[in-house]
Amino acid sequence: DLLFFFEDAVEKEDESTKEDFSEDLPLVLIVDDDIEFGSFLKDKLENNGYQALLALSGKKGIDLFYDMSPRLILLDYLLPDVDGMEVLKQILKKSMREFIPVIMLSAYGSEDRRNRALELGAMDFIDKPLIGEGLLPLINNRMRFQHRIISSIMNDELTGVYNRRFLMQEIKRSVSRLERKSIAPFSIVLCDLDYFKKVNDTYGHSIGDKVLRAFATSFKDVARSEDIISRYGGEEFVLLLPNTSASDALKVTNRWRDVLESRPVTTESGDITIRFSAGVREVREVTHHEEILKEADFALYAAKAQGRNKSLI
Ligand code: GH3
Ligand code: MG
Ligand code: MG
Ligand code: MG
Repeated sequence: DLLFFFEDAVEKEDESTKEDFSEDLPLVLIVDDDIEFGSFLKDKLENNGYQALLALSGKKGIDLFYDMSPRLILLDYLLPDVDGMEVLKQILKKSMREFIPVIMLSAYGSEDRRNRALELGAMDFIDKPLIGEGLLPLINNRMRFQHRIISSIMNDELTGVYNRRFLMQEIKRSVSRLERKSIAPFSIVLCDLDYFKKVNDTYGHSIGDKVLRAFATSFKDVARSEDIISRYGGEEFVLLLPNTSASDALKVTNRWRDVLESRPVTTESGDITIRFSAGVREVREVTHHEEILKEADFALYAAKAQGRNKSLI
């Protein structure tokens, strides 16, 4: 029993270092074996609107990079185990795909090292003695740049909500969280507007677009901050609701229906009440993302068949 208790406590501590980050503050990963310098950077970042994690070895740095998905990496050139160049090589594939800037730091920056790091794909190479006050503006700049790229790639142009690419990434991430920890299930909800073709045919395509925008943005009135809405395609949207059972997901869609009923879209040719059908799939164990969406689609199909304007599990 005692052993069990301790294992539990260790697990809890592990959980807190891995999950207790508020989503609003961007996370910076510092990989540096110099604990004094690393802590100095960590404090500086935390005093300036960031969250920071310090890895004291290359191996730990690589682990944290994969586990924590930082938004920017400060990477020391000389590390005791795997050297900075090797760490850079290992993380570059993913960091370049996800547009995560890597800033290399070196105490002995030679021209040759700088060139090799930049050639490989580091975004910047800075000499440690020169860091002083200049580092923070550089980090802010790289973060803004990264944010602009990510939002242009991850958002749907018409409605401004997340797109399918972002959704897929988040579903995979949510599933892998289930794999790592025993946490509450999440729900995926596939929504499809009812008789939307009629809206286009009756009012025209640009009013149709306006209805899509109104539908997408109205979700925020029933969503919690961690809920995600994405445009899956045409007039289909997918919700990802963390820590949500299927029956709670049904309640969310029904509250959303009430909001939409009370607030029709006004046009010169009359008011349009938006109605939709939805299929809910609760995910409590590791499941392939295509399987999840396929099952939500079955439920959606049933909701359409039963007369529309409803949600089914
Ligand atoms: P159901 O209730 O069975 O879903 O009927 P529906 O008319 O909504 O279904 P259907 O899938 O047949 O029609 C979807 C329509 O959505 C057809 C397409 O023209 C329209 N659509 C898809 N993307 C857009 C878009 O970006 N803008 C506009 N205005 N219409 C779109
Ligand atoms: Mg070092
Ligand atoms: Mg459709
Ligand atoms: Mg439809």
